[in-house]
Formats: sequence, structure tokens, C-alpha cells
Amino acid sequence: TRIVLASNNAGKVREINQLLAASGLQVEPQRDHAIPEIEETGLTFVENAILKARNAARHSGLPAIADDSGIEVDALQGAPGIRSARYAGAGASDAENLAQLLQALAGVAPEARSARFQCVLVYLRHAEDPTPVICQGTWEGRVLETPRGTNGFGYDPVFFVPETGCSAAELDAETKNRLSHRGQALRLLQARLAPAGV
Ligand code: ITT
Repeated sequence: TRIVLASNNAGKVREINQLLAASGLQVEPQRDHAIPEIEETGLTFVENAILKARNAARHSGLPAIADDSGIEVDALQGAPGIRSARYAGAGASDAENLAQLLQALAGVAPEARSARFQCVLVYLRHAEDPTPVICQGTWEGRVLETPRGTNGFGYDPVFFVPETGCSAAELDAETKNRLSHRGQALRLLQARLAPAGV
């Protein structure tokens, strides 16, 4: 089956391709299909993932997978959440968003910096598919006071993963994919699609 991956985030695309490498499932990058950007107007990860998958399916004529994800920080009542990609403003870089998060948490003690990454993956068979396949993953950790490591992307340098003693950016790709919100969601999605012959 040909499937479009509805994401412009290079870090996500790389991880999803790594996670799929072992399986038969292959995805085609959105940039090969001239998919126009849409505004993420949803109020939840699920809504935004559906909007992105529908947009890609509509413009490519192919089934589509979208990833909506972000970091929820308890001391910030769940912010930045669905606004993680634009926390420091529209078009902000990963570095700017990360700096914004550290600033928002200035003075908050280590034990009060609990947080989690969320990932929702949506698969649509076609743009009007009334029953999307929706899978989710959650990764618990806490926000460091200083960035550590250079692997991964986004908030990884400030996301401490207790079971490893490392930041997510200090983990190799294989370890991150085994533990991460995205790895969990993608394995669930593969298990849902395999019986359907996708
Ligand atoms: P697409 O919509 O094109 O896929 P995007 O970057 O706009 O790309 P989102 O709206 O889902 O995607 O935003 C996700 C945000 O959460 C973004 O700021 C990421 O840096 C962050 N994020 C998601 N998964 C992450 C991970 O595994 N490690 C670090 N940061 C992550």
C-alpha cells in the first residue's frame, strides 16, 4: 500500500522511517506530493492529527498518516501541549521553543518539573474516511534546568528520562524509539493495520 506521511518535521519523519524500516510498511514524504500547509485549528492532538491526515489524503489521493505531538508540563497546567511547535511564537525554531520552556520554568524545583511527551498518530484510508485509526503513546519524564545531548530534535535536550538517567537527546535513536511516545504509538498503529493487509 502507498501511504503519505503528513509531516514537515524532519525529526518526526526520520524517527517514523527508522521505526518502519523493519516492517513492510513504507511511507512517502509529504514534500513529494506538493501538499499545501494547513492551520492546526484543533483543540486536541487527535483533532490536529486528523486535520493533517485529511489534508494530505485529499491532495495526494493516497492513504495518509499524520503525527500530532507535544510536551505537557504539570507545573504549567499542561502547557505547551498542542502549542509545543509554536510556544515561542508562530514559526519559532526548536531552540527558541526550548528556551521559552526553560524560562517559563525558571525557579521551579527539579521535583516539580514533571512532564510527558504525547504522540497521536492517525491513519486515514482516504480523505472522507469516517473511521480513522487513532493510536497514542505517552512518555513520562521531567524538564531539566540545562539542555543535555545533541541527538533527537525539539525538546529532547531538556527531557530527562528517569529509567535511563539520560536526556532524550543523550539516547541513541534505537533507545529513544524503543521508549518514546512515538515508538509506542507507531507499534500500536502497525498492529492495527497489519490485519487489514496494509
Ligand atoms: P508537522 O505538523 O508537520 O508534523 P510540527 O513540528 O508542526 O510538524 P506538531 O504540531 O505536532 O508538529 O508539534 C510537535 C512539537 O512537539 C514540536 O515542537 C516538537 O519539537 C515537539 N516534539 C514532538 N515529539 C518530540 C520528540 O520526540 N522529541 C522532542 N520534541 C518533540
